[in-house]
Amino acid sequence: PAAFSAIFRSIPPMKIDTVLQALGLDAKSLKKGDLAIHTPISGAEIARLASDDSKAAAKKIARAQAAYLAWREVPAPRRGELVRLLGEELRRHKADLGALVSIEAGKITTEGLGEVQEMIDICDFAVGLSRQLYGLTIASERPGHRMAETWHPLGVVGVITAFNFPVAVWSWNSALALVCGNAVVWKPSEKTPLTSLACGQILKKAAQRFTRETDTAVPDGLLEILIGGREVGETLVDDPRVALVSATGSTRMGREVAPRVAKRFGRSLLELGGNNAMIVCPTADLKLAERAILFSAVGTAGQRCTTLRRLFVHADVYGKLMPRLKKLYGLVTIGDPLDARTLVGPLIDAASFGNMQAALKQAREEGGKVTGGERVAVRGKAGGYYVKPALVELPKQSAVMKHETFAPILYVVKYKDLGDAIRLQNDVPQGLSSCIFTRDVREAELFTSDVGSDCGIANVNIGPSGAEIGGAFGGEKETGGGRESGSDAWKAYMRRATNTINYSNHLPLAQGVKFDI
Ligand code: UN1
Repeated sequence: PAAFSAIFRSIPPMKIDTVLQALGLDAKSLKKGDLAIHTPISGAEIARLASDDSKAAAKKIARAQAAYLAWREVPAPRRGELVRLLGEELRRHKADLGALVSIEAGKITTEGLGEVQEMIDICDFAVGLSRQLYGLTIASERPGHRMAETWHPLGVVGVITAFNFPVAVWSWNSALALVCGNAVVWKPSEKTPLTSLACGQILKKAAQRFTRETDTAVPDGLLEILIGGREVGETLVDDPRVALVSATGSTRMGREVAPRVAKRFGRSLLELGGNNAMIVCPTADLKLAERAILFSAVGTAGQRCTTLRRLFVHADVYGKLMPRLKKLYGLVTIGDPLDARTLVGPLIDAASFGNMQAALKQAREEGGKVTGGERVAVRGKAGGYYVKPALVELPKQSAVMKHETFAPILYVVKYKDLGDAIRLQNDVPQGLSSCIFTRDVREAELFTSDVGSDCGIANVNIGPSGAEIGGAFGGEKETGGGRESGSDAWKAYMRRATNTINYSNHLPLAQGVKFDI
């Protein structure tokens, strides 16, 4: 129909089926089931899947547990070889997987591809890591003794991911978990399960090649995918065989997951809400700041956990920055994420749009001056929720600013004293990402010091989003405290043993204790 001509300009007819097929999925078999998958691009249903019930989920967890017992016997550098091949398959399927991310999550093409690049990067990182799962050696106080730390696989790692990074967050967890000798049970968002099935197929290809080339079997069940909502999520969280639950999503979800996992003395790694801020100082390079604000506040339609949500601008540069920012906001192209000219794609669904409008209403009630925020009609995509990114100027940091609304709303507050700005930036329940724009080394150092930003990520002259995989990723307070991805985040996926080895002919006791008959 004519209404769809616009979408067909960029997604040719059958594009979805072709993409699925290229990723090893049979579109025809994805048409039956209770779980309907919609593309946020037009709101149209694109697939139906059958949800797992808790019995099916428990079976998958059992399979993963058996896979772990076999996989931990494979030497870590060889486990790294599987992840190396996963990286190769991801390179091969980058365009198709990126397109599927765009179709299922609504990301613009370059961000869909960027997400797959993030997967490739973490695979490379994990391959190197597979030869570097180092423990310390420690001086013993006793003669003829040696102390050492050894790191061992943990077991089954449960991975819960959100719609907004439907594949990268899985890969941060899985690339590390696999080289560390674990099996993975993945519960993707019920809004984006197709991309997870595609990842399952890609890993399968890597596993087949691994077996062919190394003569080492990859145990069945090394990756299990749970399709469904709350019920399967709860099964995963409560199962004592799941040694670690790594959950990415809302603080509300984390508040439910953490105590349940703790109740059975499991481990959890939480990457929850962010409420990220930027401080723009008088000496800031405003051109850089504008570019950073635009990408981090407007990019991904404001649906990153690292999205810039609060902007504190020094009074000396406020009058200069704000008109420029408004002009840039006016130039942002909104529409079909598969069109190369688009910068802002759709929100994930109607509920998300509703939350955005509610936040803007509250902001107005709290004295905010709102520019933008309204729904934008995109031809041929009446069921898609496209919005103009909103700028909200507020006289002070008010209640609405303390919540994470997963939409492109940027709250702006003027400041005079850097100490006050840092206090305001820290005065929210979340603590994921933050940044300062300044050319004053004292301000930059203060911001990154013990008394500066209280977030897991504190940047200088870089926006709060779009982190590289090499650093540890995560945040404090209601963000949950977990660290994923680079640095030594791998340690969360292993258990540590302390070994004291006595190579003497005596048995001296520590702390000088005497116990002789
Ligand atoms: C997320 O939104 O859950 O730093 C993750 C970033 C990305 C990851 C975001 N590398 O924005």
